[in-house]
Amino acid sequence: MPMEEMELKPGRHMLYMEWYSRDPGGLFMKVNRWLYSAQSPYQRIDIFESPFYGRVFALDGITMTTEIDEFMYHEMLVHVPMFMHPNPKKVLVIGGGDGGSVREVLKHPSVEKVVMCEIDEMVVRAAMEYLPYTASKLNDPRVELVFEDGAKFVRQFKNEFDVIIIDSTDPTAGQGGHLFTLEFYKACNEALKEDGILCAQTEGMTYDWEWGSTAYKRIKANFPLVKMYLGFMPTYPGGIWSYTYASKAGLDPIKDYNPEKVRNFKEPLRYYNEEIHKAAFALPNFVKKYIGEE
Ligand code: AAT
Repeated sequence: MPMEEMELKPGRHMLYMEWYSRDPGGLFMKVNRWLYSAQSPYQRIDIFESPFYGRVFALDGITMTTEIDEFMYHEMLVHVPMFMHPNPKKVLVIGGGDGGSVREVLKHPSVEKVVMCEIDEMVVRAAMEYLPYTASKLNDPRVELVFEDGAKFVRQFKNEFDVIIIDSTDPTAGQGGHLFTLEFYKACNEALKEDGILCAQTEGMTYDWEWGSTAYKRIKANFPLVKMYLGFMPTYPGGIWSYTYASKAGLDPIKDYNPEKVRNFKEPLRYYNEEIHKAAFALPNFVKKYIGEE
């Protein structure tokens, strides 16, 4: 009998568990079959198939993507900055080795080049083999893959990119910490053109709000206009995820937003739309307090 057809009763299947930071509890998923496990020079990589969640990709036991909700994360991380930029041609994605962010960037017809700087080549190779939809655009001729620490890589550029997207692991995981420092955000600012826009995943505001708050404040110290926004992300701790938007030219994500561009967009979007763009910047009081914007 094919594995997919077997009935998986509780207690009679393999289980995957992610412990949230500070170990208060976590997430568990049934495992149908394991597809890939490896130890890279940077982290442990696992990909497995789960009922309902589809293919799940984890690094050091922390869920990076599942097939049911990766679109929510990647669309929110990518389309908010991409629609805010008047004409994004050259984009840098830092991290994001599964390819989901690059796939979303390339939906924008103005894009001529995307550089993806991912520290771990083994993540990219595994994604190309086992996560074909997420990685579907990594072979596009407009994509240049670089395997290096993003914090080092970005330092060589001045006035180069229209948009920089930081799709990084958590600051305490693997090499992710390099992508949360004040110096890194400063280097990103310098690598952007005058009207450049940066967007970073800045963690959940339930369990890891200190990380999010620190990242927000560090980005704010480097850009004239910085706003945090939120999106749903069922398989990330807390279910609500934060992103931080920053504009070098002071473009406000609400006042300077042009919904016409979204209305005329030809590519399919499953999460992001005009209403979501505006609503995402409304922050709950506890989040405002955490980031010092009461
Ligand atoms: N789009 C998938 C979501 C991710 S993956 C983050 C990627 O960042 C990983 O592939 C990791 O190898 C890469 N990475 C980590 N540190 C660096 C670095 N210094 N330079 C370049 N790439 C790096 C993130 C999900 C986060 C949320 C989980 N709770």
